This record gives sequence, structure tokens and C-alpha cells, in this order.
Amino acid sequence: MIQIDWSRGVLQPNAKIVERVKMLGQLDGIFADSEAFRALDPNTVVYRVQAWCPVPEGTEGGLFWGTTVVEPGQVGSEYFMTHGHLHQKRNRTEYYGVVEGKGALILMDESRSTWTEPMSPGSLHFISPNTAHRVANVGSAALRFVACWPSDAGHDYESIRRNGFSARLLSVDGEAKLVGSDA
Ligand code: PAN
Ligand code: ZN
Repeated sequence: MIQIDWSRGVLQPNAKIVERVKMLGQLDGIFADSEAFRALDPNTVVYRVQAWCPVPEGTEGGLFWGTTVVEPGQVGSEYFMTHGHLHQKRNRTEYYGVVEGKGALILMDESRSTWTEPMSPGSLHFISPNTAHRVANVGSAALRFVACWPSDAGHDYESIRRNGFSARLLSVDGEAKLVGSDA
């Protein structure tokens, strides 16, 4: 049996959960300010994902469950954020639900139009088909959210690595502001 601590999203037991840790060094090229990026320790943890995958990856009709914890921080004026991806099967959708912290869900549609949804405890987010998604922590404490997605969705990180999103979430005078990067 899997247990979730709803106050923090933590999944147990560890033996049945897959855990991934993303450090800054693995996010090279994702942040705009490469000078600020180089000045930071590449071993800094940016986010962690715990996932429960009750069926094999790629199974049609199954669902995966995951908890992501994004640490607070910035690379220059850009907030710590997840890599971001499209689902390999573009019509596969997803739910995100926030348990703790303050963030922004950054979404981009097929025409490269980018917008954000504010994330705070209790906010629930539906990620539509064909929509790239990434999460930024705009607060000063860890941002914790749970996610549920189809087991055959797959993850396309390459398109984001190549083309990015069309806008970035920057701290401008202490406020989160979406700034177009290739408009
Ligand atoms: C989430 C993400 C998780 C980490 O579970 O995989 O938040 O973000 P990246 O996958 O972009 O590194 C999800 O959207 N699954 O489909
Ligand atoms: Zn996803």
C-alpha cells in the first residue's frame, strides 16, 4: 500500500517509489543568464520528484502519480523552475495540485503563446493537450505539488531544450513577471 502525507505530498514506502533529483548542473541551458548560472554551485538541488508508477511506463490506460518539490532560489532574476516538457503523446493531459508554497505554472500552447497560472496551497491545475508545462517557485520556501498523468504520456524534453518557452518568469522589483524572450 502507498501512503501520501497530504500536508507535504510525501509518498511512502521508499521501496515502491522512484525518486529523481535535479541539480543545477543538469539544467544547463535552461536559464537565460548563463553568467549567473556559472557562478552557482552545479550541485545545488533545484527540484526533486517522487513518483509512484503502478504499471510499466508506456501502458495505455494507466496513471502515474508524482510529487515535485521545487526549492526556492534564482539564477540571476529567473526563479528556480523545472526543466519543463511536452508529453510525447501530445494529447495526453495532466493534473497538478499544490500542497505547500508559492509558485507559477508556466504553460505554452502549440502557437508558442505562453501564460501562467498562480500556484498556492489548494490550487488545482489542468494541463490541456499539446501544452508545454513547467513550474517556477516564486516564494521563499519549498513549493510542493502533486501530479497525476497517463502512464503512456511520455516526456519530450528535447523540444524545450532546443526552443525553450516563448517567455520567462523573472523577478522584477521583487514581483514575478512574465517576460517574452523570443517575441
Ligand atoms: C511532472 C514533472 C515534474 C518535474 O511530474 O515531471 O514536475 O518536471 P520535469 O519533468 O519537467 O523535469 C509531470 O509533468 N509529469 O508529466
Ligand atoms: Zn507532464
